[in-house]
Amino acid sequence: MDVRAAVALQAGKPLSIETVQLDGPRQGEVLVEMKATGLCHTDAFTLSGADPEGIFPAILGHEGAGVVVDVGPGVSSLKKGDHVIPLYTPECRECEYCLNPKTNLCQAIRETQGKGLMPDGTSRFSLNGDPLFHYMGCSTFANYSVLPEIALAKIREDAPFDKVCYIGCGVTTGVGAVVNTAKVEPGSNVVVFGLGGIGLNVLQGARMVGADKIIGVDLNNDRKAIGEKFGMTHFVNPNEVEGDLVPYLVDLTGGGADYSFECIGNVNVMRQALECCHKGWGESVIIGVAGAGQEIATRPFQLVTGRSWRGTAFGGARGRTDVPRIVDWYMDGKINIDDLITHTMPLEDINKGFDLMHGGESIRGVVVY
Ligand code: NAD
Ligand code: AHE
Ligand code: ZN
Repeated sequence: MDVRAAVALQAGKPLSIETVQLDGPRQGEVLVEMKATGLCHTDAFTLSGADPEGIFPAILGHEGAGVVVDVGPGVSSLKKGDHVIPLYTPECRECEYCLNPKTNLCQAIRETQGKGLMPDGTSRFSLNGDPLFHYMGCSTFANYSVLPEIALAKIREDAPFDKVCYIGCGVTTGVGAVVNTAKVEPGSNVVVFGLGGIGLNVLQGARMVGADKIIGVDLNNDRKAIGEKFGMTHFVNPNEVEGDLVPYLVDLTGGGADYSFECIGNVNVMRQALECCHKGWGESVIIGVAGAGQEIATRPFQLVTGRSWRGTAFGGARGRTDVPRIVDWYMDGKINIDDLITHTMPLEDINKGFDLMHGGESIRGVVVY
């Protein structure tokens, strides 16, 4: 079938709106009509050429929501008409990783997914006869996409697509980093670096679990008001701090953060996030994705003296199990998504959506098909 897609033809170039061809679902696969997709910084990161796994030409996008329109042979958990959220971290419930409660990183299809292919090693998308690569197993920047059954969470039918698409990455990543990865206890002091589409969700996760001081750090002063709405108790702009940021934050937290979260993808900030943690027990969680060749550094003494460094993907969530529950949290008013979706646009304006992200004007832009 012909579908409309924003195609990443080359790194560093704007997306190109094209009519592309999509083959139907094969064994274990599902055809989804995408109703909405968020624009995550990771899409911009891959488009920039900084992603070591980035391959072109590809259809990017990994924060979608839509409806099942067809299923391939062997699909048993989904049927035509089901509402779904694509999962870049699938949940097969059978692999060594799914069976280990310490991780959410299902590896059942990771190898082919990283090569931009479906699990059988081929692509369903093509443009004028030439194959196009899938992205993160989702390719939500197309109004139809084919995904493996294990990479779709079935959600309730009264949830609005143009809001809950954000649960496909940003909301789950931010809230999940607090709840699943760090397991922040009530009364904790938390520092969040980067108050964008992810960091603001870390803030609301910290408020939800009853953190005490919730400090937000961002270079953009416009993030103060929205941060406060999402639970931030103190705002710090590093450019307005006299002297070094780390001792300033250690002082503000009364000895160091119990938990810090890096939501930018800047390796220098990752070091600050670790080093502002409390001696003896502070934990720093890396969420931000850093480009090819970037490395983190600190004095090992920081770890010897009890700080720990860890990372999280998709907020430690097991998508088919946890995503429907997070949709319920939204529908029950336990989390706020509406105020973070600052811009909606048709697919034709997707490049403007990325301009708004880069200019610090949007929190989340959402394409509505
Ligand atoms: P975003 O662009 O919406 O937000 C980034 C924020 O960081 C902005 O508010 C910006 O002003 C701020 N910032 C930039 N440089 C800063 C600095 N030096 N100090 C303080 N603040 C600074 O991006 P996003 O969509 O929130 O994504 C954030 C990061 O998280 C990206 O690296 C993205 O790739 C990554 N990410 C990771 C996962 C995961 O599963 N680990 C999931 C989603 C996104
Ligand atoms: N491909 C990059 C890394 C990109 C990355 O870390 N992706 C996160 C999700 S970001 C969502 O916005 C992730 O899930 N990582 C785990 C995984 O298996 O990809 C690189 O550096 O090669
Ligand atoms: Zn994302």
